[in-house]
Amino acid sequence: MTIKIEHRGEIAVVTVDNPPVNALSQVVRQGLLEAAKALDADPSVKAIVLTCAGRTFIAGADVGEFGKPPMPPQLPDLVSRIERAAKPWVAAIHGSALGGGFEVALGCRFRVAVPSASVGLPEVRLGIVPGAGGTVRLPRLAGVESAVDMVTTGTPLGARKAHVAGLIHSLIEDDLVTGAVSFARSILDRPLPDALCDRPVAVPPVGFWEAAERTVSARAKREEAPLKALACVRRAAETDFAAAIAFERETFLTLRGSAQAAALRHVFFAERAATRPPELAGLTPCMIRSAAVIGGGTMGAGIAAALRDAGLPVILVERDDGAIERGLANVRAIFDGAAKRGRISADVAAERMAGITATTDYAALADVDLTIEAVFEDLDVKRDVFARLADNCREDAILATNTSYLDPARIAERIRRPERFLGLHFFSPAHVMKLLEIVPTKATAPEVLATGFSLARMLNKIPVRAGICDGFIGNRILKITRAQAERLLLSGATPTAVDAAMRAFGLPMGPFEAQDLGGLDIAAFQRKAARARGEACFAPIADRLCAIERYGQKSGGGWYDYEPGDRTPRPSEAVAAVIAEEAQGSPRRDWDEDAIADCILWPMVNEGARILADGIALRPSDVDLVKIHGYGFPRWRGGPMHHAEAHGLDAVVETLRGLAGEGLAEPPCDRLLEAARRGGFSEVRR
Ligand code: T1G
Ligand code: NAD
Repeated sequence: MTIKIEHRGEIAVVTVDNPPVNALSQVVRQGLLEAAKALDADPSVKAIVLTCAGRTFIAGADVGEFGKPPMPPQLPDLVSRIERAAKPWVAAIHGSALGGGFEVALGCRFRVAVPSASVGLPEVRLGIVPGAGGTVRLPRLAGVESAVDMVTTGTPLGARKAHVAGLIHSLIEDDLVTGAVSFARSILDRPLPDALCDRPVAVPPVGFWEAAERTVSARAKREEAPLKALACVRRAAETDFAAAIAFERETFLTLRGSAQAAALRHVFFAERAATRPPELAGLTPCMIRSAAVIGGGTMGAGIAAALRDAGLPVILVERDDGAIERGLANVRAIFDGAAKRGRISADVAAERMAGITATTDYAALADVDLTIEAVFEDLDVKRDVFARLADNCREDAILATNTSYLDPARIAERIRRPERFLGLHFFSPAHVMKLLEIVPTKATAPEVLATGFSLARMLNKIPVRAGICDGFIGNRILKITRAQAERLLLSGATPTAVDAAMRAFGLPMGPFEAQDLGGLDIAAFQRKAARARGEACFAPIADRLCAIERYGQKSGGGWYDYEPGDRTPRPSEAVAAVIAEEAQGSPRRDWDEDAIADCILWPMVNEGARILADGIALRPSDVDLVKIHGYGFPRWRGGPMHHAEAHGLDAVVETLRGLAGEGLAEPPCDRLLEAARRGGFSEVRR
């Protein structure tokens, strides 16, 4: 039974029960509409409490229904029916009242909530705008400023803040339904506040909309929905209720069918699928109550901070006392920075730091549940560390490496019980970047792999399982991206043009700016190791730049020149000269932005297809998540594999064949050709 009605004297309690998150499926909408009609007709009922079973209030419209033709009753009609009901409805909120769920609550005359609840209109994160009155009723309740902030960012508000803001009438500290029923009784003898549809919108100060447009547009970059949401709130402030509702609905329906909305829905479900891969179903992860990090450099410090943010006590191990000081300073800088930016308070920063103990003594790790190694990217150094860990850690403790390019199986070759070992590949800065590549070896025990995924949930990371190859999923594709960027330079493009094209495509920065930020020496180090293994690496210009110690911002110049203390990339004559020399004899052509983007993106997709064929990634959506959460690929494009499918795989294949014909890319691989034939990567069975 999706909708249950129970009577507590003159108060009817309507409970929605549609696991997992009480989404407003057609059945739920129909059930609520019938309940509203029945209760209005029931003379014994004086007020209605709307609540939900399970872990949350209604978390929105059923996103799974978006691709299908809309079925009646439409949500706006249901919300209006509740708003116009003869008896007052009280929404009793726990968990997350989001999107359509919060819109239903705004249709109720009153809202009460437990303090741990949250309310919000996150639709812009799905590339749409609220479609059931959220942008019209919210400004009538909270004013245009809060409404603009909530609908253009999609960020939910905690119940306590929502209470202060007047969105929630009362906080229920004890049993929610009991509290809501007594609240409902308490309002029966009071004059009812006007329904939101009958209230005016307070006029904002002069210049408010222009300023809001600048702020939202700067934050949204190429995402369409936030500015559309702003336009809906403005329409609500400048026209009557009915006109504003119609405008919002039209905007919602247009955006729902948009490419950006399809891409953001793809990412929404991919992220949820990633945290619970079917191959781990039924496995119980090991408990992680304490952790250690070996190496307090760039990555070790970030990983230690992420573990502390999740509440775990951390032991930081370094080579010597000097390195310990540097390691602790690196971690302290992270927490102090977060306090300076107001993300955490100074007290929390101090408490986080207090939870880190540093030592050079591996014996201190005798009772640690999980140890993550982040020392130099050198096989012998790492093997030595794991030999000492195997000697000092509990037999059932989990051991992990953060290596970027080395083979985790070779790192763990000599340790006892290799089944407790796996790769946990964080991305820099590790306390910020959401991606965690989880790299099991053949020996890794299933429950140890499952623990990697549960750790990701603890750290609020997006886990993606990756097989073992040079660079796993992300860095393997990055190598192709960089090679393609160099091929563009050798055939007439400039670093500035390539970076501008990729920024125009939606990346936060182009491939050359990104290398200058991270340092050209890291990839050079990796190429040296790969060449020593007999692998070919195409980076003729980067090799020349490293040979003249142009490592990027850290050396005052890389692909670009930099003024001291200034991170602005400036075109470099020295680099142009190197490019000209390397390009001698290569055919040149004119490159517009789209052609540059194609020359980088489609080879990226081709490599993604190879990665799927090699079983290094299990799902095309995993490749998308890696690029979005590890390499800044625009979320609103859905990731490279989704983007290619949306673009049309036949066109991708044709462009790749053209580029290959000019020696500017590898020809399309079999997996891509098969996906084009079958109409999608997911259609191709392994
Ligand atoms: N529709 C369908 N399925 C949903 C869903 C939704 N709205 N929300 C979650 N799920 C599924 C999810 O795929 C997963 O499934 C399971 O529930 C648990 O989710 C008109 C049109 C509520 C905070 O954007 O933010 O309303 O993988 O792993 O971490 O204006 O889910 O188990 O098969 O995320 O506890 C607006 C989206 C919709 C909220 C819970 N609402 N959901 O987080 O669990 S648009 C949203 C969330 C809208 C109206 C418009 C989170 C959550 P499976 P989970 P969680
Ligand atoms: P780093 O040079 O900044 O830090 C390495 C730290 O390890 C140093 O502080 C050093 O003192 C310490 N160390 C070395 N040998 C040690 C030992 N035997 N015992 C204890 N500590 C020891 O390097 P990093 O950039 O943090 O990289 C660390 C690892 O993470 C490497 O494997 C790298 O490939 C990987 N990684 C790096 C990045 C990145 O962007 N920097 C991203 C992902 C993964």
